[in-house]
Amino acid sequence: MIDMKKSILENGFSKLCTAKAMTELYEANFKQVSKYVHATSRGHEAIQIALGLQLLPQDYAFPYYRDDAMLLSFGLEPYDLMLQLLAKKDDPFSAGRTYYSHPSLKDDDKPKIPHQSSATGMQAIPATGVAMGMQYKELQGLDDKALKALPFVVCSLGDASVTEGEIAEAFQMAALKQLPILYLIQDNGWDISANAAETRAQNAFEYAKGFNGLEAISIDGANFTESYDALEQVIHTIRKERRPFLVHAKVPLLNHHTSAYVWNGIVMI
Ligand SMILES: Cc1ncc(C[n+]2csc(CCOP(=O)(O)OP(=O)(O)O)c2C)c(N)n1
Ligand SMILES: [Mg+2]
Repeated sequence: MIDMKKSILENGFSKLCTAKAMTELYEANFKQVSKYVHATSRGHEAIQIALGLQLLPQDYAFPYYRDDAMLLSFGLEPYDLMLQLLAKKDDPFSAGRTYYSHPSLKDDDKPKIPHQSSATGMQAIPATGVAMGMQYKELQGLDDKALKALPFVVCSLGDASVTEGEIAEAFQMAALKQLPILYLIQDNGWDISANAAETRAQNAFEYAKGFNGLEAISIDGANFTESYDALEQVIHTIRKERRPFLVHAKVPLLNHHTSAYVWNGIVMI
């Protein structure tokens, strides 16, 4: 995309380099860093940042454990994230009580992040519920009329979590009720150490076709400009037309699944 604003490209690239550098720092200091367990966004940075840069404070975000680059793009600093990584009491999310990249936040200037479970995929139903709440407020005339753009919800998921029953329930209701939600599926082809062929009959883009009213697209999530442009279009449509979308982003996993899968410096998948 030639005419994408230079400032967006510079900002995106800077966040991408920061996320990569954080991963490298964590892995180089593995024993000191991994107090509980950590996952990193390596390979997923472009799609996460392309999305995060386009959210507004009135939006709700449900990131998952691999979304540390997305958190950077919301305006969180590496220092903030490292406080959680090292289980420090000044961690802005949970005072060190939950492990890395399990955020919860109600800062005025950032998207709102409700606390969520460590059981993977469990954010889908609460996220869909928030979108239903948004719709209810609008129908009742209780929404904030001063806002320049209507809010929406982002529910971020890994490809394997989409095989869970919870996700089917969430998609069903979003499609049926036409809720303002974006399901972002980061498809790295892995479910810890089981691959896509071993765990599913179709990818999330194909699966979405079974839910009438849930529009889906499939993109290269490692390509920042393609991701940013596609998401810009999708987000614009959700804010205006108040209906659900699924964005299936293909990405490589360039680091371990989580630090729990590293033994004596060897990645176990
Ligand atoms: C309900 C539940 N089942 C299993 C697990 C163990 N688990 C943690 S992450 C994961 C794989 C998820 O893969 P995916 O959703 O594709 O995300 P990725 O890590 O590949 O980005 C599994 C099975 C869990 N945390 N919760
Ligand atoms: Mg995966």
